[in-house]
Amino acid sequence: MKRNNESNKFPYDFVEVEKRWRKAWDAIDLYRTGSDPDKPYAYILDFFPYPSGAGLSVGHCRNYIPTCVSARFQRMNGYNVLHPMGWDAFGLPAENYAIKHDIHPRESSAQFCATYRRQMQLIACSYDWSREFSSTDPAFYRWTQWFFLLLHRRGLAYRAKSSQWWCRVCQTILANEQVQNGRCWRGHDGVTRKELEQWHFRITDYAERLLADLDTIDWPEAIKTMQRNWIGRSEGLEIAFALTPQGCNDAGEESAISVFTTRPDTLYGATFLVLAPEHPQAASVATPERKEDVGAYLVRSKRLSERDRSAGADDRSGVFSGRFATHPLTGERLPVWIANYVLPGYGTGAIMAVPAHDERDYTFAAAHDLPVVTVIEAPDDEGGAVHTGHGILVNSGRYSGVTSEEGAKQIADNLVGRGLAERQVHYKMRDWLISRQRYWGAPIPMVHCEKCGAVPVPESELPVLLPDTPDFAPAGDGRSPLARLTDWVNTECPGCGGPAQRETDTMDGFACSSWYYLRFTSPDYEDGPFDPEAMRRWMPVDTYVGGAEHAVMHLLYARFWTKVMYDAGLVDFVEPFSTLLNQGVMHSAVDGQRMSKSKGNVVTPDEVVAAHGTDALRLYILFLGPFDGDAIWDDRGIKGITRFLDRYWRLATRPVVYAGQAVPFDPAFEGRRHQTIKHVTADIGRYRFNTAIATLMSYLNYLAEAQDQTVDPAQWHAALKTFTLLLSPMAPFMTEELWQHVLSQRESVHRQSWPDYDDQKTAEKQVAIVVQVNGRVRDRLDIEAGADDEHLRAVALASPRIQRYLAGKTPQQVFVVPDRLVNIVI
Ligand code: ANZ
Ligand code: ZN
Repeated sequence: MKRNNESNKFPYDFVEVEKRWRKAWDAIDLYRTGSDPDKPYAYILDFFPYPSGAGLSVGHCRNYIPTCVSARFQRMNGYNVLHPMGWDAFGLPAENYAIKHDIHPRESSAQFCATYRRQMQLIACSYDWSREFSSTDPAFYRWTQWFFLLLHRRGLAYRAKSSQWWCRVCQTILANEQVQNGRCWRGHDGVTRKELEQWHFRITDYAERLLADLDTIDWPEAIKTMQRNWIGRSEGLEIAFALTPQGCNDAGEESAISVFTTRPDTLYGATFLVLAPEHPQAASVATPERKEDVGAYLVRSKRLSERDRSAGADDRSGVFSGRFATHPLTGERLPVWIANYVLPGYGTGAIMAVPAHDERDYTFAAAHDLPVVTVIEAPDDEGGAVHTGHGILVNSGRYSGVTSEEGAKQIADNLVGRGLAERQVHYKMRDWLISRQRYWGAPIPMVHCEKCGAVPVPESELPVLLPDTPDFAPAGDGRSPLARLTDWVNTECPGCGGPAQRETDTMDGFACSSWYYLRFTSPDYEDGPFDPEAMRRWMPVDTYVGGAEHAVMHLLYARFWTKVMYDAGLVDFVEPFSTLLNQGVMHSAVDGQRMSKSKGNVVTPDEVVAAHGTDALRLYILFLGPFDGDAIWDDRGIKGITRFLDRYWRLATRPVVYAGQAVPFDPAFEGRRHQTIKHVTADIGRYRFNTAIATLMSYLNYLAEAQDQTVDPAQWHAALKTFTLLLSPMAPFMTEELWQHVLSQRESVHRQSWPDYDDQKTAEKQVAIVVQVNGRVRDRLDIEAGADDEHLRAVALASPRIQRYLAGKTPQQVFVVPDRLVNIVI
């Protein structure tokens, strides 16, 4: 075949082409969930989005475009694919927007969802929209309420009064997971404590299983570690320290203080005890002479913001109670203190302080001139720092000379044997507080009766509809706005028929997202939350994709609900999401910051599609860097992608001039085709879209050169078809246009089988490429010989080992020596 020098005879008009195919695909319902019983099933799911008024940015596209490519790829690989979308639409963004703009949250949330849907359709996400639902649909939250009752029936939902996090901006109570460093999860500062009667889910009953089953799922190690730390399992000892009696009026007082320690080996180094100010014995333990000072300290602690306390800003303050406790092994008298650095919610709320081997104890001892006794010898001289590690015991009576690990066992055996201590496992995790004093949520389906207490609403009366009222703004009195709707509140007790009041709090939105993935399997099912048969077909979710920020909220809650469902015989699996992937964060090239509306650096898919088309946007997002690495959006970069699409279009549409004589079959040309299929298949399968595109770019170069030589027309046609199929999940429009109108195929390219390759024919020579970071060898990769620079760079940057060295940083420079070496400079 000979090159024809005529210029672009068929210009590509993406506006017209995209419009035409959108319509055609709608007409054939292209993305309908497969239901062929002879095919395997794949469930590919995005995190349940929480639509906000700002709409989608190109940052969000880093979630939705890769999963779409994966879904298209799996369909072509012969799977029935479930790839649905819906809305986590209860909650504050819609409600706050509604208050500000004086509309109803029902309207604001419908608006937000419509914008998200329009944008997702714009970027050609291949969702089966027939399964769309919103968590605010009564047909959905009916079952959220049903799950509440299930948890209640199983003793896993209870009401308790406790001091809880309160966000003054959100005007609601928040769960522990939703507060970090004094900020609520919506980013508001100044979260404080409030005493309120609240509904909780007993997630702590599942702590052990939530921990153990992490080993069975394919999730990023970082997320597993965050969950492990959040659950915070500690094996230790609860040791009773007898209080020395004070005078003769000791009757009725607790005569011992129980402390929790994970380091019984340090017992001989304990020089004082410390109680949290909230400890029930904190006030009573004080001697008459110290009562006043202790009382003043307790009042002061209450006022102190929780943030300062947990951040360690108040680690030196404390007060002596005047009392002493007896060391269980030495009989020594240890002073009992009360101090803020001991937290109320953990262990027993009291500790034995070992200043020689614990940093915070040391800081406190130094501030109050308390004795420091070294009981572990550091393996090598660490020069003065507090030695918190292990070593050989000293100053420890008959335990001196053994290792601290061994000493811990012996001391524990001794104390447990004499009834002075008990082995205990403590968890940092707390029960999940689910009451919210806000309007825009699913009402908690309970009724309060003076005679019967808290009574569940009968299942037949679900859903408890959220009453429609214009009066939905919080009044600032800490009560739910629903409490003002007395007609709705006053009801009949389902137990005794007497007068009763409805629960007026609504459920945390995370209740909805704890089970929505099951609803997608059978969104119209009415006899239960989901059709058991559909559940068995699709669940667990094969690939679950979303941002890493949900590590300890949604992802922990959903695991918990799944285990409850398993225990109730509703599902036959214990983990909802087999494989979890986190996409990287999108930064802006303008200010280097994370793209977000509040920073004013957002680029929308709408503007990019208007300027360059959907295919270009999709390819650019995929090509920006490794899927799970952070990336920088730079408008200028998209040029390279549009040039690639242009060249592909020209190559495929260029009229062919035949040389006139028969051309022999070229095995090398065929080999390159197989090799390309092999690489792109492996890369898309592993979410390495950037290297898949790099492979196609180098194949395009190869084809452009080959066009100058003589190629068998049948081989040429096969190569173009292969190229088009491989690119089709990523650039659905141009490939469809070429497939049907240039390559003259009848059926949609998106209904084709993924091309096969024959390993024998790839005839690849592999070379070992050394990858360096700042000149040091960090990885070796086997790559096909002759790969171009672009490809080598992409493959090197995508290597998990190299990514660890990069730690999210963007390389300054990347040097490539073909077939030999890539050096990355950071
Ligand atoms: C003595 C000791 C000696 C401790 C030593 C540590 C090191 P993890 O591992 O996180 O579970 N602790 C116990 N309850 C506490 C509370 N309510 N507030 C603050 N600190 C508390 O931590 C367990 C350790 O944290 C316990 O072991 C206790 O200090 C402290 F060289 O006891 B240790
Ligand atoms: Zn009653």
